[in-house]
Amino acid sequence: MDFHPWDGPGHVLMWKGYKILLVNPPIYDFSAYDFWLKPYGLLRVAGYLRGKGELRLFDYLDRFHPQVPNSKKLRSDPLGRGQFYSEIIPRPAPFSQIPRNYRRFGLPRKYFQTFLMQEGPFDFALVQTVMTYWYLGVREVIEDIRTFSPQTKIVLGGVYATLCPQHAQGLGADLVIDGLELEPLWRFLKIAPDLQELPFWEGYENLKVGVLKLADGCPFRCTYCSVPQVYPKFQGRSLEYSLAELDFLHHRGVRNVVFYDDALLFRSDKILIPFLQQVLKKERDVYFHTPNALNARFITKELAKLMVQAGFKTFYLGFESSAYEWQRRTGGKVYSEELIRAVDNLTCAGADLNHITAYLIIAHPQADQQHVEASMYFAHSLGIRLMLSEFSPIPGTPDGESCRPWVDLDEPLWHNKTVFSSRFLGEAEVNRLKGLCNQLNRRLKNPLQDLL
Ligand code: B12
Ligand code: SF4
Repeated sequence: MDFHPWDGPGHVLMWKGYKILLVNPPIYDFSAYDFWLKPYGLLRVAGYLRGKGELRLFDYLDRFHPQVPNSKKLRSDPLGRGQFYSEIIPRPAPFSQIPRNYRRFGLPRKYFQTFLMQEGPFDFALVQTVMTYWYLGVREVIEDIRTFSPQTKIVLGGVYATLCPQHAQGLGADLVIDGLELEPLWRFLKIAPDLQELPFWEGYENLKVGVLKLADGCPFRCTYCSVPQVYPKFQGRSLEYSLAELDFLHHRGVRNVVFYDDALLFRSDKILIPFLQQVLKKERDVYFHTPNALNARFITKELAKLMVQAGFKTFYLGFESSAYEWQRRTGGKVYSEELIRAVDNLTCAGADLNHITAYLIIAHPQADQQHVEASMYFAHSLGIRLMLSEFSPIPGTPDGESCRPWVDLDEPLWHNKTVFSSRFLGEAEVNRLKGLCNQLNRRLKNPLQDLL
């Protein structure tokens, strides 16, 4: 008889010892770079299953996997970022006009097929999905599991599964977890999770980078972002749990820890500050990074000092535009004077200007109001680095929906940032803006070697 967590109290657990495969698929895209990418959602879910079955991780994007081809030729930087192994592949039909190479990033397909033949069969496969326009990698994984381990039940979860659930259903998985609610997963697996367990980081043989998330959601409502629709409210996670996660990562040898929070600095008196105060009580040679953009508004003198003391090394600030009207209309998350103040507070606290970067959105549908070039010069005048983020139209967001005249939002390949910017601005203009960005970055004092 199977154990069923909903059979009521007093039920005797009959452990079946399921074999559960965890997969982080390859990426199909024009460009991809290991900017501290980890399948954190999958690892958390897998952690809850620790000790309840046999867990095996296959991460196509693990740059430290012993089988990565030509690994010595792939550049890495000292902070844990670097190039993925990749192969040029034919462009999908909708991209035939884009004059760029399309690639498959990650371990070669045959390695997974061999892995399945040698290590399978598995009872379940949990598959991470991230960008909506990366679903071709998810489809490849499903095809291979169906061929080499046909009895495996496949579950998809994560960003693509949540933002495009109907499309994801069409890939042929047995279950699509759409959103944050994991009850359907536990019912499907017939396993009672242990929600106190830490993410399954031991799935990696050689781990260099770890992820933390102190809270879910964001209090802002930016018109180009899906976070408000996916996480209806902002909610902190447990401080004890986050500290235990950090210790676990540190014991596994991780020295670079990144935050995947959408609003790391919001209600910092309740969440980030108590966390950092605890961090400071214990010696841990760890650098913290914020690739998912900080809100400059909340970087006070005191917070900047605490962050630098606690080991924050790189600071990515979500600025997007210096045009007041554009800032206001898209949600008013940050204004130009707040960026000036944040940069000042960070540098006074001892942060290195070369490690402060402003993200600026390009190819946004209201680009005419955004004054991209002026925004670039403005951020550059503060002595910080610039990074352009090409707009990705996301269905269900106001700005994404406004793009229906240009792209077919029901086909997630069209959400690709390279494709949208090329279509909306034209290749020449995108290249001109990228050229200007590189030129401005090179003018900084001691510019960093840019791997991107
Ligand atoms: C971290 C992050 C990044 C990281 C990389 C992350 C990665 N591993 O690839 C960085 C900073 C590099 C990044 C870059 C970009 N990002 Co980003 N990013 C995120 C962020 C914050 C988290 C993604 C994530 O890992 N989620 C998983 C975990 C952390 O979520 P969780 O809540 O703990 O998970 C719960 C459930 O979702 C579920 N779950 C999650 N995973 C799984 C897996 C399984 C199997 C199951 C069962 C359940 C499950 O379980 C949990 C239950 O509590 C999201 C926003 C968000 N909050 O989701 C945007 C987001 C994914 N990014 C987005 C965008 C636009 C971008 C950029 C295009 C921005 C730009 N223009 O440059 C780039 C793209 C880079 C590229 N190469 O193309 C968009 C998505 C766009 C799209 N079309 O898909 C998002 C949704 C933000 C937004 N604007 O709405 N990003
Ligand atoms: S502040 Fe960031 S996470 Fe929050 S809604 Fe705006 S873009 Fe999304």
